[in-house]
Amino acid sequence: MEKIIIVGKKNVGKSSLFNLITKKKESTIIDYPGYTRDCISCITKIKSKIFELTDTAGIGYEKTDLDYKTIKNTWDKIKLSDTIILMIDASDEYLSENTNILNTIKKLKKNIIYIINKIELKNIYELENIKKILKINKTIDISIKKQIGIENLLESLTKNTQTIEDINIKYSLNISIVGKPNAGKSSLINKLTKSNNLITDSTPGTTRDIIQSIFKLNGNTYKIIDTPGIKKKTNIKSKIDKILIKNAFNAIKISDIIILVIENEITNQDIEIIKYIKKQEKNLIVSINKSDVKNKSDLKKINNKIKNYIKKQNEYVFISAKYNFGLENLIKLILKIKNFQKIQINENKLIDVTKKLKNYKIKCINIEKYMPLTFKIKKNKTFFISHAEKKYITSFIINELKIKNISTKIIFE
Ligand SMILES: Nc1nc2c(ncn2[C@@H]2O[C@H](COP(=O)(O)OP(=O)(O)OP(=O)(O)O)[C@@H](O)[C@H]2O)c(=O)[nH]1
Ligand SMILES: [Mg+2]
Repeated sequence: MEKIIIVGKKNVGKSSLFNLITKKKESTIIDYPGYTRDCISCITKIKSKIFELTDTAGIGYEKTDLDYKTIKNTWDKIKLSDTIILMIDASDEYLSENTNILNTIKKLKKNIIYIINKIELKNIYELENIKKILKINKTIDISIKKQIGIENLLESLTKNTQTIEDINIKYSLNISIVGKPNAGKSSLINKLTKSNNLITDSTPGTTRDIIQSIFKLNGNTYKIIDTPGIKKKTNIKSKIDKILIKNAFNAIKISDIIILVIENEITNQDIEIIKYIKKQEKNLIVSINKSDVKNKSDLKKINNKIKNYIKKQNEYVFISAKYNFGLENLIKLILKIKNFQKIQINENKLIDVTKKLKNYKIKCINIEKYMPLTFKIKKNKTFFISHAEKKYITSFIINELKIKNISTKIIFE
């Protein structure tokens, strides 16, 4: 599959183009130079041909360590691509700053497409002048805002590519990783996927998008989703903060398993997230990260505290993403949930449980669906079951079927 990567200075419109081509609805286009950090890839269809398209962080004005890490990550991905789209902003006052990027990508000997965006802001002569300054003859001139030249661009992208079959990766489960900023979420995914794909840094708020990676385990393919750290409500101030949080909560909604990464102790914020995950009826695994920097008594304290919040149906593990510690236990928990997909609850056992609950005039217990495991209880309509009795029946069924570690829902009809 041909890999196309969009590169350019900050704020030239790379993410807008990416979202336009991939028809992403959940766009995180922000008029804020340097918003995108991790490269975001998406398998997309352009004129019935399949490509992997990647959006990257803007290049230029690197100041901090994190800026340099971001740029290194971008260049690593550029080297792995087949076609490079270099995007230039027609209104850029410092055009010559593109020369460095231009010279470097030329040396890579890849297919390059030069795009000038925001052309509605300039006239033909000014556009010609841009080409002269940058010493490029052939450009595709577009305006994403005014929808000019897009068809022409799509035509050029697909012209020399052969049609390939649709690629439908079948994911066993979607797993998303959530937690406070700086908890070690991206580090954990890098360890699980045995890559350095995601940018990690001690600056809280490093990850800014939902980033999907592939995680293979025992012959199964999982989609693993990194999310921006969820800040405390009182610290959510800017528009960006709000988008970041929305991204994280969206990831929870589309996942089967949520790994909540906590750092030092379980905070009120973590408890709020746990409640939200439970409300969404998702399987929860709590990973207490950075256990390498905690002493035994710290670990004991956390262990005691966490037991108050993590009830029987959920589980937790102590890990160190940095030193690869405890990950096998985390994987065991994932597999336990995965294997449960296959478990067929014995019909006779359900009949047996129904009989044991005869005092509640239950006619039958049916399995509605497996993810999350949902039972429907049919009872005599005239018979009233109180809230406390429902709670008792629920825990009775869970105990009898030995499904304590699985997220379960019971509907009374
Ligand atoms: N000591 C120690 N440090 C860790 C561990 N896991 C991650 N770190 C460090 O913690 C910092 C944050 O890690 P990230 O993986 O970027 O954290 P994140 O949760 O993705 O952060 P945001 O994207 O900002 O929300 C980095 O400096 C990591 O090297 C760990 O197990 N032990
Ligand atoms: Mg991160």
